[in-house]
Amino acid sequence: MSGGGFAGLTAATALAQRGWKVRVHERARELRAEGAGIVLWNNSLQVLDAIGAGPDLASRSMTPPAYETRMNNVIQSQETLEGVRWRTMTRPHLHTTLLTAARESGVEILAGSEVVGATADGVVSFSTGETAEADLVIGADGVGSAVRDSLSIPMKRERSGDGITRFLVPRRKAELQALEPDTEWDNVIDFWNLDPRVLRVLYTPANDEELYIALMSPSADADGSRVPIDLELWTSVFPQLAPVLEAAAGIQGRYYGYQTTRLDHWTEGRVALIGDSAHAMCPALAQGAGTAMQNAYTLAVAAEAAADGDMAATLVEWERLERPITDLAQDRSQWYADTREMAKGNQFVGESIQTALYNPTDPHRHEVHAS
Ligand code: FAD
Ligand code: 5PR
Repeated sequence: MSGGGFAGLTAATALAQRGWKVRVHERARELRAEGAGIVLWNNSLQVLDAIGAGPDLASRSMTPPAYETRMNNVIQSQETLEGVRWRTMTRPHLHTTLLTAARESGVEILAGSEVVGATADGVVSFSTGETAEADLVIGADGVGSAVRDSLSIPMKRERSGDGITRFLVPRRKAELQALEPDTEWDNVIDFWNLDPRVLRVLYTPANDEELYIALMSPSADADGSRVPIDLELWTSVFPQLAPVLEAAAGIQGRYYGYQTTRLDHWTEGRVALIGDSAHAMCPALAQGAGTAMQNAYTLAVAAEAAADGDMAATLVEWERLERPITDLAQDRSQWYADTREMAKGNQFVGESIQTALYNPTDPHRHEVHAS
């Protein structure tokens, strides 16, 4: 396994639980999650339950009462998402939860171990010059995947004009309530401003103490995309968020441009790619990590069945079955990024909620039901 992020740790755990001997090579010297907060939906929450990590995750995450969308501070919708499982949390909490599950399942994790490539017949090479051989090699090494690049799989990269800077800050709920008493500050609130200037704050409570805020602006807007943030600019547009914007201004931050990457194929012989190495996507539907964990889990289940058969053919079949729902999440998220249609609210309907509702642990999920 190359990469100890959300995809790699999920696949490693699910494989170890099926009797595989799994070794994860993580380039970073420290095992920890970068970034701020995250939203997970039914598809990945089912996977966390299936690997036994559900209670640990639930201990420090929440389901806000509604997903609210505002345009120029006018409420467009408050979606209560009845019947849809979703939770918000910090990235460090999700990462620690997965790390614990991996270790408890007997996964060996090597930090400070960089993979430089792999071959279709399962030979992995490392930056130290050493090599290792495996029945199954998984490239879970993110959007800059060395495993993917070493296999020369044709890839298309689509960049968007917008991007985002993310922060974890204290909730400061009492101060926010004092500024705007009628607001439900436990909601996710997507504050859009399109006119006269495109600036957006996605406000996401992650637990009782921590708040995830994502500040979006076009990359062409130098002041909007500056880090540390231009506090005067942001508070002038979102005065009711002043206490938490002040906290964000004290953090360096990093601006991420939205991008989508699409591969010709996700597998090559004994090598499978999962997560951002196979399908990085815009964050609109909050499904990058969700689909990463979903594909990690379904890969482990498929590989178990292949243990003494033809691994290459098993992987091809896995991609055939699992790829369409991820393609849909990518296309839909890219469309939202291009059109900014999310600003209109009522976004989690139809195709936009399909990935969230998917259950990768249901053995009958690919059956076609005659009605
Ligand atoms: P990564 O998290 O990138 O992990 C890859 C790992 O591999 C890293 O630990 C890295 O150090 C390691 N690595 C890299 N190269 C090597 C190498 N050569 N050798 C060994 N190890 C290596 N998704 C959601 O589901 N919900 C959200 O709310 C959400 N919000 C987002 C907001 C923003 C602004 C962005 C940019 C993304 C968001 N995502 C979200 C997407 C999500 O962050 C990613 O899809 C997810 O982190 C992908 O996981 P991964 O394990 O594939 O890759
Ligand atoms: N949803 C989430 C998110 O983190 C972002 C977006 C949507 C949970 C950005 O970070 O559209 O940019 C988005």
